[in-house]
Amino acid sequence: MSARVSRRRLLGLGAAALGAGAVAAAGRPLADLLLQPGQPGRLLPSQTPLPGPYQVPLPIPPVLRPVRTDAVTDHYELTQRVVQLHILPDLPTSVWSYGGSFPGPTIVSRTGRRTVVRYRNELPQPVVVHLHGGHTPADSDGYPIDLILPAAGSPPSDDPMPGMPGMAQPHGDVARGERAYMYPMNQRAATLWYHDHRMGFTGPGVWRGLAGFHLVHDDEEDALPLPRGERDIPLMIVDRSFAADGSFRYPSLHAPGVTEPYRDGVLGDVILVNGAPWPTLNTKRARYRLRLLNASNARRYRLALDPPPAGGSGLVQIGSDGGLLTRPVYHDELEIAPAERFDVVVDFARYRPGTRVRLVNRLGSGTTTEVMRFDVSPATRTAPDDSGVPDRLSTVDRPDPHQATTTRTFVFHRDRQTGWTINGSLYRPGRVLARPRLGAVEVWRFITDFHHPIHLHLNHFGVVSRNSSSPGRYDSGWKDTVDLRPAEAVEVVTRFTDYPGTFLLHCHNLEHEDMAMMADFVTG
Ligand SMILES: [Cu+2]
Repeated sequence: MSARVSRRRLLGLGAAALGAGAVAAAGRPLADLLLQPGQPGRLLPSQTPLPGPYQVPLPIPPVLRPVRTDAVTDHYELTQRVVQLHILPDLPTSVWSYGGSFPGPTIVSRTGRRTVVRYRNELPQPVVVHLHGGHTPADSDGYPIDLILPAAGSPPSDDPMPGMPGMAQPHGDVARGERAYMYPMNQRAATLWYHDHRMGFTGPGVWRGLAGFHLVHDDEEDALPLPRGERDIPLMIVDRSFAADGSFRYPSLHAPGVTEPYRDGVLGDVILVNGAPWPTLNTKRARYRLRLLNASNARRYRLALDPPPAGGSGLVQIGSDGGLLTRPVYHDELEIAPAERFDVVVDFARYRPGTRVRLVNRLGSGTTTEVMRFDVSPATRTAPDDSGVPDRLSTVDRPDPHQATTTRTFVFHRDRQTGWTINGSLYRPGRVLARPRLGAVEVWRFITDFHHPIHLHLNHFGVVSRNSSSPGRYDSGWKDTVDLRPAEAVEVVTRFTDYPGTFLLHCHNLEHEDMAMMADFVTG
């Protein structure tokens, strides 16, 4: 197969994949894929000595306190600013932070209570904030040219849209200094996250630190005996590389995207969990709920516990991107693509006292095979633990795909001349690829040439099929991001609800996203 595949050819190939369940490496020499098995991208080596693994404790991001609350709304404020953090033992790292920490502070919402977050931008560049997984009106969803320009007194940016002359106007709703985002939170309990979404520069923004958790709780989840409190732990997993001066290294251009060798995706050689390199957590011999988030730009992980507990199935999945599953799913390994969340319960009482349990990455090599370590208490008695994982967790009443009024096909394809495209188009604000009607059930079919974690704004979806066969083992529950490997075809079903306006469908490999693998859809 030639290195370049025409769109027509690709559509035909996608149809074949749908028909026969065939999986082949479209558009890329097979050798390329073999060089980076399971990985979209190229390793960017650090230029400073790296710390060894398992030398620092796992940090837990602080929970943000509201500045005020009223009968229906919790109000928060967060300032984005540059801080020096100690990630490496000897050198400080300059971080673009939400509120001075990386990850940013965790925002905690209650279903049905409105959350308003006022962001102030004291960074040297414009920003945009997106609540990933939020069911959010268009004007608060973080449309990529709805910029918050740096506040007065902050170092000015010479051009709000470098490399994209005239792009921010007239389409964008541009604010200076501050902007309030309103989240109705008419959605179920789930692990969401917020991050930068600036047109053309999301990759460097998130890489420098612009990401945090946003958890939603509800009565249904509260009624379950799941581990809670200090045994309910969010884990933000990212890969990063460091320059000789301790700063985050990234192959930026002065325009959207990255230098040529990294166009498939930027991979780092240091794994950070909650901002710390290969940390450790002392655990009781009890159940823990671990909210796994892959906030990496491009890296995929296959996570496993090493050693596994006797009898296996140590990772008990209770939730996905959009909250609780119907019933638990038992895993030995979890494949997690950028932006995906897996909510799992691990019972450390299944281990002997004092066991050191590594969370490893079976898609990694060298330093990226290790993620973090759980040091199980040496106490011979198990800890008091009244938590459990019920066989029935929740109801996932996703729409019947047979009731879909419309089926749309989106082909995700690299055009070697221009960039990363959807249905042959590079992203341009205002170019609309779909106009779903609010309330209607639609089936959307995604077809890929390469690894693409595909993310839909506004509504969660259910995976209906993968290569014309059943959904995969990691496709359970409500999703907002689905991992497609090269030359796969996935069908998802959703019902678009509540909010008319312009929303986004895009690849969540942030290098692909910045190089225009994004599309507008308009609900109405
Ligand atoms: Cu992609």
